[in-house]
Amino acid sequence: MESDTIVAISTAMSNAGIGIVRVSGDEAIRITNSIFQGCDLEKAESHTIHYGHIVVGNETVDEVLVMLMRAPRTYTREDVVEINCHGGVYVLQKVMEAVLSAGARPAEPGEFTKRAFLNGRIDLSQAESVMDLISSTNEYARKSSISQLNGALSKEIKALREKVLYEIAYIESALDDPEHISLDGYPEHLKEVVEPVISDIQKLIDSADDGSLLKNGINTAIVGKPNAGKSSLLNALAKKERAIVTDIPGTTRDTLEEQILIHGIHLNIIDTAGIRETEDVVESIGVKKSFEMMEHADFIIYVVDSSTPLDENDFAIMERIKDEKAVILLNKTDLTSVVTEDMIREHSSHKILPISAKNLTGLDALEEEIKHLFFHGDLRMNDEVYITNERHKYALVSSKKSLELVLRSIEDDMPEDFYSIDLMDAYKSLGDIIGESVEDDLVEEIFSKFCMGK
Ligand SMILES: Nc1nc2c(ncn2[C@@H]2O[C@H](COP(=O)(O)OP(=O)(O)OP(=O)(O)O)[C@@H](O)[C@H]2O)c(=O)[nH]1
Ligand SMILES: [Mg+2]
Repeated sequence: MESDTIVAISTAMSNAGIGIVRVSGDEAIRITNSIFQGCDLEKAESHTIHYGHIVVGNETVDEVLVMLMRAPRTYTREDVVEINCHGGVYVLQKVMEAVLSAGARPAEPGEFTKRAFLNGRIDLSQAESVMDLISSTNEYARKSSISQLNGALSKEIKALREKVLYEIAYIESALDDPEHISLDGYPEHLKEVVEPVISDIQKLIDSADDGSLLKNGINTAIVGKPNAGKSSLLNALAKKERAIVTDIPGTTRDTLEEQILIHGIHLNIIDTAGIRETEDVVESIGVKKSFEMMEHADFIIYVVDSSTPLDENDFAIMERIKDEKAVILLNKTDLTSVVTEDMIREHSSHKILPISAKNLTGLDALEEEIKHLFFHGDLRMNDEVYITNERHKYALVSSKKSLELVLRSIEDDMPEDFYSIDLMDAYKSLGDIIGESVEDDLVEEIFSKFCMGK
């Protein structure tokens, strides 16, 4: 396939030791050669590195190393030249301008990866994982995206599609040639094929919740009565004095956010105003906000001051969180306690952990509980495929719906050609994930989300 030659600065737009200007396309080598002094790049072998200078007219723009890679063993499967420059933003822009004036055009965001997809080196789900990998901020997000890049998800989707396609082909052939291929007893067989496919798809859909938490972090709200030690807990987890802590109840008026990392999992922690009936206008707005934060949280940490008797406010909070993912921390266990675990257990079935935010005890158990609640105690990530992309989840949900229609048609004794329509829909939806049946505009949409130079 013929393609015009594109260029972009592929490294960060800030001053650094080195920076890379990447060129890809049929003319990549000729164009670079026309502004390069050092050797004749057009005669050079593939996958070699050359020292020289970028020169425009009489002026030397930069001293560079040029990496030359001929198609097809390249990122885009086209000829690719990477010019390793000194990493100043201005220098990089000058080198890029030189390449542009020699005949390339600026790349669109994501265009290099788009070419890798269009040229068949990677499929769509792999292409998407490139951006996820770049933007991953923790170990699990990184592992999940590199495994998707390596084709783990594609492999699973392809296997499911193959099963569906086989049945479509079988039905079509049988309808074409009823004398030789019989459909007697076929509906029962089809049911046995479709049911496990649906359950595999459901597993992938379920993994999307974990996937989204891996990618975006767990939105965690710390709630409790005034003075319970919520801000002290935030500080203990963040390992810094993030929030103001005083012995005056009602210290925290507004919500405060902090990102922390626990065993490679991001928590977006929100400290809230202590919850109580109050006449104070500012404080009551804070209390209202605390309840709003609970609405949006994936996880609620309810802090109880064990040195102060439980009251109506505690019961209200426990009622509010009873169906949420939550944990109860019995704080200030370093003091004489008036609240016991049993007293709380009468009102709540959530896990209760004794801690001291002041002495930093009990926090390990909290971390364990988070892992347990969100990742079933276990984040293996080695062979598991996580769905981290809304588009993939949507496609899985539609394919599942189509397959459920197949089961319904079987129940209702519908004619066989009914099955193939829904099987085909399921096949197409699964294909959307790996880009086998996507419309061009969908491709445009996906790649426009990419950053420059990738
Ligand atoms: N002894 C002891 N004191 C604690 C502990 N945790 C917090 N405190 C104290 O309790 C008081 C209140 O702590 P904060 O962290 O400000 O409580 P809060 O829940 O954020 O309070 P509001 O913002 O008013 O809702 C402070 O004097 C803390 O030093 C603990 O584990 N043990
Ligand atoms: Mg506070």
